[in-house]
Amino acid sequence: MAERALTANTSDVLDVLIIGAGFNGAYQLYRLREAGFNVRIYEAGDRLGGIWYWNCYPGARVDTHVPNYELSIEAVWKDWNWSERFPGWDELRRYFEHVDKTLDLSKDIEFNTWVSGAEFDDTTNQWTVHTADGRSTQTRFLIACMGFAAKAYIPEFEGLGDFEGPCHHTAHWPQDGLDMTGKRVGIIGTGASGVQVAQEAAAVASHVTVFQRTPMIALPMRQRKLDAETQTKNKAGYPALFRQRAVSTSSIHDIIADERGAKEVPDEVRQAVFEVAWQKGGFHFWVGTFADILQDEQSNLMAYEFWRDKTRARLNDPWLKEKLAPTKPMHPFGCKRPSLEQNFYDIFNQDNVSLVDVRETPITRITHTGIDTSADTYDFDILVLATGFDTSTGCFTQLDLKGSSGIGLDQIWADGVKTQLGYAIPHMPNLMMLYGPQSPTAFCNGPTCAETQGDWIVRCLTDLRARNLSRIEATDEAAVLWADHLAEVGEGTLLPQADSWYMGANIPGKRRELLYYPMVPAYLQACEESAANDYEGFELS
Ligand code: N01
Repeated sequence: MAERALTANTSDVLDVLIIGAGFNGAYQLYRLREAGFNVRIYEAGDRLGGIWYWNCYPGARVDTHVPNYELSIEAVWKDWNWSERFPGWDELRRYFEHVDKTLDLSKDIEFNTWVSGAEFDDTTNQWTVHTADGRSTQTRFLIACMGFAAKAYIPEFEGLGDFEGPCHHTAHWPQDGLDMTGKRVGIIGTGASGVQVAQEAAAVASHVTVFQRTPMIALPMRQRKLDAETQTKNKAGYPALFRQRAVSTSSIHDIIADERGAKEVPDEVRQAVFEVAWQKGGFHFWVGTFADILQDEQSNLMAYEFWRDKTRARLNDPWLKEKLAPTKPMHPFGCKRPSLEQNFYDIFNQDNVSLVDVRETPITRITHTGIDTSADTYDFDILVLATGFDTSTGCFTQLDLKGSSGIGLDQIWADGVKTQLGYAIPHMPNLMMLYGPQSPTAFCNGPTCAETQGDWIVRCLTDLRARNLSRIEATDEAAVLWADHLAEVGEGTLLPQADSWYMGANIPGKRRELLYYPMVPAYLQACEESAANDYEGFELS
């Protein structure tokens, strides 16, 4: 990376300081700089990429097919081609290098810079932002682009520090890699991260033991190679494709559900729709079959049973069939985020892969050589903690943020998360969030959301500047209404029935509430209405 002057401890005040250089941060920097703002990014990693910088564990790859998973800026897409339909973390890093080079972003980014906290000054309407290296920076607006997974969750297993071999959370994987060849590997967790590591480990390790608490309802990825010639030919259609993804319920241009309910159509029609989505792979079977799958118990069960039977047919052992694809679902299908798999179920037919059900035989402690459960002792060379994240709110509560009059998030969110449209928190003026809590986030493709939400923020800051206003703050009333509305929307779905990170239910002691807005078009309409109505729900001054 080129040497750059630091902004720290100068009398210069930034217009905007962005935290994080993933899709959201990169897009904000590009757009705001273009609009004439004096803007910088502070990024904890040593390069662009956000989630793709930290999650470099074997097998980490995106679950949204390209070209949906990229920026719609023509200068960027016109000479970029992918090698796979679902690219891996290393190709995504190369993509970010291309974005950086094309948009000349790095000159305004300070890498290896961890933002530890910030406080708002009511007299100047500015934030003072602190970094772990002891510097502080003044900025008029602070935009949090930290993604939803900046805080890893590691359960408090007894003896965790005792294990003598390499033991890593998937999001803290060594940047120079870790060879699993010929090793005995223990993996705790079967979310998307656990599924991906298990597939890679099974190909090279002497033995892999997967510790499962809840079976993952993983869907076939249907990965395939892509060639540059076909992509180049298809590029004439990209502008239309990007317009379509921005308005689509799935935020993916070609995943569109039948408006009828699954239970309303004849059996053979339903099976045919399910089968087509199944063969397409990716998220088609999750959000591209019938509109009521995440709303209606009967329709949901029909999708589950289709998945269950397809999955069980791939497993040899009757015990494994019931453990990995139970007769009765443990939660409604799709209400915990499905993972995409390539051979996840097939690996359990191999002699070098075994499954432990930790509901049946709980982990009692981590030892210096492995894991003890209530029934057995397991020795490993490598331990993988694929145990997830304190999503969204965790990214904020881990910072020391002091808003108006010094108030902290522990007070503002004491009775639940409060935001206006997921963009701003009451009593935290001039702090804006992208891909945060109470916006679509988990239900929206990252780059799509970076642009739709991101354009709203750029418009808002541009409007404030044009009107010579220096402060924007979510009102308490609007934030209560938004939280109530989100809860009501959630009640109309099956989402609250699963112990998922969507509900904050994966973290012991975290308040159970739906953290993400599950209907992208309705969300964008609410944002548009607020902006058109002089930023209703915000106080401007
Ligand atoms: O995390 P998770 P993740 N004892 O929370 C288990 C994105 N992502 O990192 O289900 C034993 O889904 C826990 O069990 P349970 C994607 O959006 C995307 O895998 O709570 N087990 C679960 O199995 C994804 O949804 C990709 O019962 C314990 C696992 O740990 C999100 O990130 C790749 C436990 C955690 O699964 C998070 O995925 C990776 C305990 N005490 C991630 N505590 C792509 O493909 C937790 N678990 C793009």
